[in-house]
Amino acid sequence: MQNDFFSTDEFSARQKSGLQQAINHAFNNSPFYRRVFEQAGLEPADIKNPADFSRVPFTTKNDLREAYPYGMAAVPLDKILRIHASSGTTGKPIVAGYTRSDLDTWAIGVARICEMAGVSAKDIAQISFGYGLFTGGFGLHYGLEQLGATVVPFSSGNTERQLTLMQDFKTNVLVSTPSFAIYMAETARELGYNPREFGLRIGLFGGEPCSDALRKDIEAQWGLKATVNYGLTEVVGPGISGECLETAGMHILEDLYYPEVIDPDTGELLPDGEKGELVLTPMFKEGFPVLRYRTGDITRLIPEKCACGRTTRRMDYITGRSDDMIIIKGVNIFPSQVEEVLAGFKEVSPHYRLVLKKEKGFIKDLEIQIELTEEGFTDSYKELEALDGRIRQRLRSTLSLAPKVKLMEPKSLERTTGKAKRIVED
Ligand code: DLL
Repeated sequence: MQNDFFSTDEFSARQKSGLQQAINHAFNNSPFYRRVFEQAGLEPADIKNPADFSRVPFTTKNDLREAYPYGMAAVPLDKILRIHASSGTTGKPIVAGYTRSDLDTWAIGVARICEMAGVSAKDIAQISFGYGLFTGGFGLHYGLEQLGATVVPFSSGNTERQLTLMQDFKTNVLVSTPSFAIYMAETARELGYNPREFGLRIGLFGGEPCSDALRKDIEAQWGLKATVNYGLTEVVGPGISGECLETAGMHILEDLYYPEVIDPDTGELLPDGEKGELVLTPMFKEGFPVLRYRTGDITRLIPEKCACGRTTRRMDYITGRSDDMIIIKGVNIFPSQVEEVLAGFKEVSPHYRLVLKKEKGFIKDLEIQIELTEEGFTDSYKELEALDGRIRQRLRSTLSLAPKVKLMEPKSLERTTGKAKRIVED
């Protein structure tokens, strides 16, 4: 679409007025940002152009967690049409609320991302992201409808039925996490199908990192062109950046989302090309605006122009996180959430480990090894099984994912003298 081809001057002008609008809206309507500005001794008039913008303090996941549930709202709640949420570092999720204008901007942005990836109004797209508080299902749904594609809103799970309907409905675009795409191909083969005969043309994958090996494997198994797109709930959801058919980094919708990359330790702004933590500012968000949000995602802005001719800058693939968040099957998990659950059981000690079972560069499964206390340990299999069941049930409801649980004998997990090593790869 036209905005992806703006000249540098056009982008600068848009960003200048977009940032001004974001700052004025936050200052005038969000009690949270009014406080932030006052504490920093800043007024909106102090920020005249993007170069001054780095004077605005960062917003962190912790700020949003403390604002639970509606503390980030900058409009009366009756103007909020939809709520989404993603996992916070502890029990309370991070909440995002959208006005009608926010939903429209979001849908148009996602439509641009889909079009960049080669999807058109002629395509039939099956969405295998969860529909619910997660932004993946609804986000891609309204974006694809905006583009005019035919949407099959399957949601996640029920793989065999997904495969049947994919064939019956002649689906040619698959929308999912990369790990689910490979799982579906494996299931198809187990059921005796050849995935290459399904006729899938394009994959729109996101919500978690996709290694090169995994991308190649998905493409080989399905015979499709795999594209990757990126986003996060705190800023909007999916539809912040995505690949064009050059598949050489993800074009950021720079007229809607202002990107910066900082040194995660010092907060210092880094030039294009240097790797650091991505900071994003949605410029036209009304409902729950955020300024300079520290995404935790490690990447760089690619300085070179893309061969496709689009002028939006690209961000490189996410190579890590500045915090300890892990993503399993598209679900974001923090060790602190696990810790909080375990603290509620007197039978378990504070010693636990998250064992990541990796395959082809992605996390296929999570096992949580939990050490019992001397008092909690028993020879009774029945009692241990009951405890295991209770812990699993609490973990499942807190994490929105069912990890494997392994109860360990007292003092069996390795102790460290320094920082506890909670996450290990198998
Ligand atoms: O995962 C939004 C989304 C849904 C994006 C569907 C794309 C497709 P959250 O649940 O808030 O939102 O998780 C956001 O997921 O900060 C990244 O760490 C990670 N992430 C998302 N997309 C990618 C990607 C959605 N393409 C967090 N590559 C982000 C690597 C990704 N990591």
